[in-house]
Amino acid sequence: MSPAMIPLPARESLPDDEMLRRSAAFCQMMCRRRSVRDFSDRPVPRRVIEDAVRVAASAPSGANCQPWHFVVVEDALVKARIRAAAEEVERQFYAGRAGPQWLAALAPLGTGPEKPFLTAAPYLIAVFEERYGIAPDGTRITHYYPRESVGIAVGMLITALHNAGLGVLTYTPAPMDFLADILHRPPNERPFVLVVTGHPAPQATVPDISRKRLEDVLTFV
Ligand code: IYR
Repeated sequence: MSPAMIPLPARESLPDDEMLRRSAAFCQMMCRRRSVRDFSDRPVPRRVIEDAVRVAASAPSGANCQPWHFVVVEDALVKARIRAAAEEVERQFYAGRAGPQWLAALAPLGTGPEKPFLTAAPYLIAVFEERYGIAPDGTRITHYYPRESVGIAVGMLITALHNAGLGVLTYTPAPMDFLADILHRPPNERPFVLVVTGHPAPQATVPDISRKRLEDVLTFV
């Protein structure tokens, strides 16, 4: 039997000139995105975060498994615990775990073991990858391409947050299993990234680094 099919949801079919205008405007908006590490304590409506997670959770996923879970941390005490655990990991990272080559690659970013953004930002969105699912009867459900699927969802999350005017940092302390412990996540979930978001501080600065040219990253055949 063939599966149930429905019409493609309604969408705009744009003439080329309008499509070009829209794609250029979106490109301009997105290309101004920078990783933000200085956040303001200005509150952000929870609804903005919920909508951004809705966008992320609409991402395509292998066999539509939707192998993700998002934990939005607003609680100051939980943020403080995450910061303490992260800074412990980072002290070891910068004191040697990273190795000289990795540290040299990070030098242009000016990062270090202190992570004040983890308590300053109004939201920490911990993204978890479900490595497998759990059926109601407790048996394991195989997930296909969970890592790729969650990566796509995180890209869409960043896009939605940036589009709302927020600053975003994708933060990945190594290792970050402490996130699963602090947030009480089940064993089928692996921490994937911590997405830090809120309004950028008015005096926020970013490293003076550049993007590759389009010709260096794009080939048409
Ligand atoms: N997690 C560390 C180091 C770090 C690693 C990568 I890869 C970066 O792109 C940036 C930083 C830190 O956040 O300081």
